[in-house]
Parts: sequence; structure tokens; C-alpha cells
Amino acid sequence: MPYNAAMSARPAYITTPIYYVNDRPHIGHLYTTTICDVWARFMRFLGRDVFFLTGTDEHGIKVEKSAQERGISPQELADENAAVFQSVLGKFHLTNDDFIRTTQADHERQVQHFVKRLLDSDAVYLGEFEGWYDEGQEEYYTETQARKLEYKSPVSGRPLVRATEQNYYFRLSAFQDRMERLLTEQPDFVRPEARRNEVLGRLREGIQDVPITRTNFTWGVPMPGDPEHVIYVWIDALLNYITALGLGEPESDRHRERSGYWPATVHVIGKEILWFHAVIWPSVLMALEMPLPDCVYAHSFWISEGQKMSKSLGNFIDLEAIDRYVDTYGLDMWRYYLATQGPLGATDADFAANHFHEVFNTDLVNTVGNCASRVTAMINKYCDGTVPTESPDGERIVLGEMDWPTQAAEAVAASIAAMTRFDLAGSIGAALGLVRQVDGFINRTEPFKLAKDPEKSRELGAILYQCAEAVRIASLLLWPVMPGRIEQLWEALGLAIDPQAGGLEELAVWGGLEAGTSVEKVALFPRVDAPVVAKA
Ligand code: ME8
Repeated sequence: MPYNAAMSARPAYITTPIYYVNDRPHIGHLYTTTICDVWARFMRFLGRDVFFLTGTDEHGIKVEKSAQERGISPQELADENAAVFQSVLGKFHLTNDDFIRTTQADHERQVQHFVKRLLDSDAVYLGEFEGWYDEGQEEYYTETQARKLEYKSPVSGRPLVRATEQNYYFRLSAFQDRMERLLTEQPDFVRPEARRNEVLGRLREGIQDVPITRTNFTWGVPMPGDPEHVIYVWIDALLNYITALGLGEPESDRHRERSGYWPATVHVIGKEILWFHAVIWPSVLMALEMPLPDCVYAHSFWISEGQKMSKSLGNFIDLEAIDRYVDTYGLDMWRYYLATQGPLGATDADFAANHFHEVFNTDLVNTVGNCASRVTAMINKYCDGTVPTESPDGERIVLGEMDWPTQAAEAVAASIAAMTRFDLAGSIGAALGLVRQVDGFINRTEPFKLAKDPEKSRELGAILYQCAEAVRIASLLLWPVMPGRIEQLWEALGLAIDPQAGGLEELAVWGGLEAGTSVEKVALFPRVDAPVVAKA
């Protein structure tokens, strides 16, 4: 879907999963939140009104058990770990507009409100259930599914257990046809394509009603009118996407300020929670007669040094490991690596220290950093540190057979289009492509040679203008992923830009850099001697 101006009028709403508080943040959580952040920043820079939500999932048996083991209350455990998740946000320059916690009173009230609505409309009923239960994931499987999984949890590998419960059920089976139609008629509803096919395949095997309450623990939102039952953590969690906007409390401030963001533009999640988001969630919304999100984007997983991350293997990328990367390479390289090398497609991505180092050198040191320093250094050396003019006689001097305005406009359009469809690497790649063209242009036109000939000063000025202008335009497209270093570059180029105020497309038009502006030399990405080594 290409970006067009009309879209900027429509508010955008992007969400991450809400993370379980019985875990500590690691690369997986940071990955999803970071890619959402890059998209949110880019869309805001385009002038879109964006709401970016993340938060924590705090109920359920796992939290209850972990708290018990530690001899504290589930609320204490939730408070402690939610604070850790929150503290990470600022540190990684993540610009979420709200952080929802499922133990918030207004969330709990709204969960009850929505479940009551489902009960009143008969989308939820009381019944008996028997199935194969994954205790770790709190998920039920049918006999067919369980057999395929060899009666083992696909996540933890632990045996599934046979369980019978009297529970409230959601009539998921009633939505089979509508779900199949949705996935067929709206192919972008689940992305990437391979994931959509997976969901369609499982849908066609048939779907059964799902229990949405539990009686084997108490740490959760009580079922309205039957407090023996606690609302299943997944229903509670999925509803966060609409409770954060106050959709269950039409009189509230939240509703007044935020209801316009629904339906969501994209729910970004990991592939392991696709079924909940691609089938259960839209069915619940259909039952509530509410509009559906535009897209559920399920990325794949980070593995580490070629293997599944595990604490015992010592390849787990936890906050301590992340700190080592950030301390060595800077936060912007961390964000750059996640955004460009991450598992956004249907296959897992390998986080590897050597690869990280290589990408840093190739893309940031030798391309962005080197180009910015070459151009600013030449302007200082040959033009007294002020931006020269591209058209001394009122007409642009064309050199090196380079139609810069067209090249730049193409890169900008490609970068915007890619980001709009959530292809982060494509968007960033288009910006980097523009930087590479500057390097090639310098090598072809050899301004350092022209500088020796006073009669060529007009050409020299035009070349350096064009280089600086192309770097400026590329920098606008790179700001969402590397805000820190790019702002440093803007300062060196004498530019006062406020991306929060929008205007990316206007700023990215060729010719925005003003002749006469003072330019300082910059060194954006200092070299790093050797890759980070895992702690012994
Ligand atoms: O599932 N690579 O929370 P959670 C990439 N509370 N991403 C990863 C990852 C990895 N190795 N490991 C985790 C839950 N993630 C529920 C969600 S939403 C209504 C409720 C990311 O704490 C990825 O986004 O287990 C995944 O979906 C999420 O962390 C799971 O976080």
C-alpha cells in the first residue's frame, strides 16, 4: 500500500504485545517495541497522528506461581517487573504514548464490561470442556492438534496435560466462515504471507469454542456475576488494545481523547501468539460488533549465535548483554541492527556478535559516517565551512551525469512506501542507497582534484552542495531509526528540525539546504576495535 497524503489524515495506532511480568525484558521484547518505535516516529514525522501502545500483562497462573515462590503477592511481583519494563523504554529512546498494565482499575472494569457484553449477546456461555492443556502457555489444544504436537508444548516441550473444566466459553466456532472470508478477502490482514497461510490452514481444520474463564487460580479479573471464575488471561490481555483507548467507558477522558485511534493500524507480535491475534481477537471484536484492526504483523524470532537463546547456553541476550552492545557501539547502532537485520519476515534471524560488528562497519562507519565526515570535511576545507551554492547563475550545475533531484525523490518515495507497509529494512535501505550514491558521485567527480583548480570553484561548489543536500535528505529518512546520531548530524549541518511537528515530505524536497549555512565537521560513528565478547 503506497503512502499517500490522504492517509496522513487518518490517525495511526500501533501496538506491541503486552509483556508478561514474570519475565525480565530481553532482546525479544526490545525488538518488537523498537520496530514499533521506528514506525511510529516515521509516521509522526510524516505528519500522521500516531498512538503507540505497549505495556505489561500481569494476571494469570504463572504470575501467581512466581509470586508464591518468592513469598510476595502477585501485585508486588507485577509492580516490580512492570517497573523494569518501563525503565527500559526511556533508555532505548522508545516513544510509546502510553504504557498499559492489566492490573489498572480502568482496564479491569472495561474487561468486565466487554465480557458482560459477550455474555449478554450469547457469544459467551457456560459449558464443560475437556482438552489438552499447555500449562506454561495457558493454552488448550484439540485432540488433532495435540496429536500433531506429539502431546508436547510447542513452546516449552513439556507434556500437555488432559484437563476438564466447567467454564465459560466463547463461541469461536460461530466465526469460522467469517474468519476464513476475512483472511481470503483481506490478504494483508495477517502478514507476512507465510503466516497468513498458516492461519488459514489451521482455520480450515475447523475451530472449536474456547474457554475464557478458569477456576484453578484467583489472580485475574473476576467473571461478572460469577466471581468463582476468573477471566482467562488471554482474553484479559487482548482487550488491552481497546481498553487503553477507553472504548469500554464512553464517558471517560480516555475515550474522549483516544477513541478515534481505533481500529488499530497494526498489531505487531511474535509468531508464537499469532492464533490469539489473528483468529480469537478478531472473532471477539466481531462478536462485540466492533471494527477490526487493519493488520496483524507476526514477526519471527531472534536466535543467538546460531542457536535458540537459552540461559544455560550462555547465549541469552538479556539486558546485561544488551548493555555491552550499547556501551560499545552506541544506542543508535543497537536500534539500527534490530530494525535492519531482525526477523521481520517468515524466518528467524541470528543475532551474532561478528555479524553485528560487520554491519556496524559496512553500513554505519563506512557508509553513513564516512560520507557525512567526507562531505562536512570538504566543505570546511574548500568552502570555509559554509554550504556553497548549487546554481551560481540561477541554474543547477549538473555533473557526473547525476540527476540529483530525481534520484533523491525516488529514494524518498521508496523509503516512505516501504515504511508504510512495515518493511523497515527496505525503508532504511532506500536511505542508505542515497548515501551510497553520494560516495559514488564523489569518486566520479573528484572534488578534491577540482579544488586545486581555481577556475573550477563553481563546479566544486555545486558538487559539495549536492553531496550535502543528498546526505541531509537521507538523514531525514534515517532519523526514526537513529535519532541520536542524526540529530548530531543536523546540528553539524546547522539544521533545526523538529520531527514531532511532521513535514518530512516537504523537508525532503531537493533544495532545502540553504547556501551559506555554517557546517561543522562530524564523526558520527567512531570505529570499534573488536566485536563484543560474551561474558564468561
Ligand atoms: O506472549 N525474538 O508475552 P511475552 C523476537 N503476554 N521476539 C521475541 C522473542 C524472540 N526470541 N521472544 C519474545 C506474551 N519476543 C503475552 C502477550 S498480547 C495481548 C499478550 C517478543 O512476555 C515477541 O513480540 O511472552 C513476542 O510475541 C513477545 O515478546 C512475547 O512476550
